[in-house]
Amino acid sequence: MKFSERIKTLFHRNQLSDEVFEDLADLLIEGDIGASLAFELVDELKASCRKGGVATPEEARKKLKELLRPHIATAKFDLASDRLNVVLMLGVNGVGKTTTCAKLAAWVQKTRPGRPVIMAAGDTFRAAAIEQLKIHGERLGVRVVAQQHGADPGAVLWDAIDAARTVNAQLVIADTAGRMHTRADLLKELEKIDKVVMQKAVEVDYHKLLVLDATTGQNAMRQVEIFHGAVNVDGVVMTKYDSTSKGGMIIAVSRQFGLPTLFLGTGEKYENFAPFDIDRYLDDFVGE
Ligand SMILES: Nc1nc2c(ncn2[C@@H]2O[C@H](COP(=O)(O)OP(=O)(O)OP(=O)(O)O)[C@@H](O)[C@H]2O)c(=O)[nH]1
Ligand SMILES: [Mg+2]
Repeated sequence: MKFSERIKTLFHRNQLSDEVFEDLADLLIEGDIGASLAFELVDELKASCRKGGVATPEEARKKLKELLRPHIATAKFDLASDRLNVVLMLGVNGVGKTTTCAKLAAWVQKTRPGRPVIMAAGDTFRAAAIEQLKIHGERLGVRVVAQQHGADPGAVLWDAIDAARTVNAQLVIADTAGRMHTRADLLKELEKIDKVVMQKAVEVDYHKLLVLDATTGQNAMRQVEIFHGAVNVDGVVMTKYDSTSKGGMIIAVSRQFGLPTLFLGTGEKYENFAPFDIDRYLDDFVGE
């Protein structure tokens, strides 16, 4: 059953009894918003109901939406139009980084046609990663700057930025490795890539996106801690949002790290990708 359906069912079960509130707290925790916020919200909702004004299940759901809203950081993903933009796609292995690079390229081609987009094959660790990005590049008509397997990702990015300048591209999207021999290696490499872009940052608008798999649950919080701690990301892309019945992690990430979710991935196709819309999200989570 969809998460919002479960919330609806819960509110309709009984006349907003204590038991309903307790079950609501459990359900919100199960939905990944985090335990402390779940209890806080349920207390607030209960108080509103006691005060009057919130009597019906519909009113309670509406109130819950209102209570959730301030806990969700939002930001518009904006590309500078007067300079080159660089997007670094970060995240652990398998979350959907490479797919998201291609989806973002397709989205920019569609919403900001004109100056070219370039992709950089910054995952030089996994043998098949470069080929995977090249296939996307061919499908999309996007040039992929790559070096050989095992090359220094910083050097790939350096090349890609130079190539982008030559053709007056609007954007370089850099794929990165999600796995290295050790986590320390991974972080060291990311910090190095970060430095390379920073060196060129005088004329570059730099965006760091952390890709999270919406089905991972609380483990994703740990991923944010590690990546955000290492390179200070700007926001999150939540992938596989199609295959989860809950999406409370968006709220948990926002609350704990102040990070906005910028895009949602909702399938494997290029078009299954859209900027985060808080109203749609709340309708999805709590029900329309
Ligand atoms: N259902 C669904 N599947 C997705 C989504 N995004 C990516 N995938 C799938 O997830 C799998 C992994 O995607 P990749 O893009 O290769 O992930 P990655 O993070 O680059 O993986 P590594 O390079 O191994 O670290 C692929 O089968 C994708 O098709 C999404 O939004 N929804
Ligand atoms: Mg990849």
